Amino acid sequence: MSESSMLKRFEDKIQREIKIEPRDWMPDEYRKTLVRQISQHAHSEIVGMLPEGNWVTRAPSMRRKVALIAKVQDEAGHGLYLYSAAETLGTSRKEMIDDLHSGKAKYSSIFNYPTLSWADIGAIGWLVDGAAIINQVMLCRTSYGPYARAMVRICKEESFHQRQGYEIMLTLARGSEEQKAMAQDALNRWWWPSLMMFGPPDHESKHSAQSMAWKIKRKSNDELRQSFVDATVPQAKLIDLVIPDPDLKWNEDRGHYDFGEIDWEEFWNVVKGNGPCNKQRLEARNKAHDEGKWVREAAAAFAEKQATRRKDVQQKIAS
Ligand code: FAQ
Repeated sequence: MSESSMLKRFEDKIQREIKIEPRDWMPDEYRKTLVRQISQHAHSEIVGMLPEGNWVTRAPSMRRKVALIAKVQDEAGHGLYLYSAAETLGTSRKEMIDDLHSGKAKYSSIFNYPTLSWADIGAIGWLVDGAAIINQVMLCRTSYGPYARAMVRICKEESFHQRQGYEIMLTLARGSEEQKAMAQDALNRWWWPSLMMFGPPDHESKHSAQSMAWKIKRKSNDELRQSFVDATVPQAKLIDLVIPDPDLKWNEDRGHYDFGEIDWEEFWNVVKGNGPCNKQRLEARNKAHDEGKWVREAAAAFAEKQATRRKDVQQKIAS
């Protein structure tokens, strides 16, 4: 079959909402875009364990500690599903991880901010997981089968994460004056970086048009950001916390909240590696990888031993 007929068949599948599967023909650029996005997403889940992991030993009660450990462990699982989905496109996990560790690959800007108080754990669950869900519900319908299927389970777990975060904020907001102030301070620091998670504004988003044509993305960065603001403002009101944006107001004509200008200079600065914790995050990931070398070697040796045994048994059966 000629390349143009294969392209036609691929485009037809996209139009008819038939998922593209690993063995299907796909344009090189489609494959490249998916490897880029899925691996960045996987790296974000893995690096995203670090700011919260920082509070596991300092959680204020056993219940909070158990929930936080479970959440951080879920993020590791999400990373693994996503690396597996990306591997189906022909890129090895080693290559992807090497790119993360060398600083070549991107991961979400949000994880380069520090977790200074316990309320930050509430703010991450409420805002960061809340933003992740809005972006990821759309990805459950993405055109590449393995990515779409991984996202279904991830979204279920993220909604538990969002609720545990909101419940921490609710408890603090109803607590002592100091606790409420701590919750407000966390909201002040995490609000704007959470809006940045959705990526640059549509007119600066270089991948959006093509990704939407291929139905990898179903909604634009700005559309998703607006949905997040609309969903989150009433939640803040309910627990009597103030969103740190003097320009935030309901727009009756649009049926949405208007909000203030995002500091895009800060965003690009963080994306380029100059955020408050970029260096620390990469050092932590590299250290964990180096210290885990003996585990990978032991697992590989064990797998090899098992394979040799299986082969011996098969040979005995055959003879
Ligand atoms: N940070 O043309 P666009 C989570 C880059 S998971 C850093 O608009 P695209 C769970 C972008 O890669 C959070 N870089 O790009 C959790 C591109 O650079 P490149 C992660 C960013 O792909 C919670 C350039 O800017 N979620 O939170 C960011 O069409 C709690 C131009 O941008 C996902 O990855 C950013 N925020 O749209 C875990 C979801 N935004 O590659 C632990 C899947 C943009 O050309 C604790 N990804 N860039 O060098 C997506 O939906 C998309 O990739 C977007 C960006 C929407 C992030």
